[in-house]
Amino acid sequence: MWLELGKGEMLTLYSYSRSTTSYRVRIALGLKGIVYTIRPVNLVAGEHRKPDYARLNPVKRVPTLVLEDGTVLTKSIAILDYLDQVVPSPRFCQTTTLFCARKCLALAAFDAARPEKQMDAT
Ligand SMILES: N[C@@H](CCC(=O)N[C@@H](CS)C(=O)NCC(=O)O)C(=O)O
Repeated sequence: MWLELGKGEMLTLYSYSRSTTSYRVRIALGLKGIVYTIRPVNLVAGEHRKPDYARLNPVKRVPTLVLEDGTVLTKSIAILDYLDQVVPSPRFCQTTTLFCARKCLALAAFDAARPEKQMDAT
């Protein structure tokens, strides 16, 4: 069943303006025409390390998408996958079995390769 996003199903996106992964999700939400509330998290000021945000996203990174029922989604590609399921057009993620497996591997490799303190906010 598809959610009627933008029609009463309010989403909240925790995002930093200069974060590449955040704007990946903002672009996706915009292209799909999904209405959402934005909650800025200033990475330069260290807001992502504050207890309130760390409770929401224990890896202390943006973006984080909170669904209306309180479900918390992290990792931009996982969020795009979710958005594709609830609002299929325009579709961003391929759905072949092999592609899905490769996507999981690529995401794991990306996370493993990044130094803990590095910030890709370019
Ligand atoms: N795999 C994650 C990576 C998220 C990520 O690394 N976000 C960066 C900003 S682009 C961040 O929050 N960095 C803060 C830090 O590393 O302290 C995703 O795709 O969402």
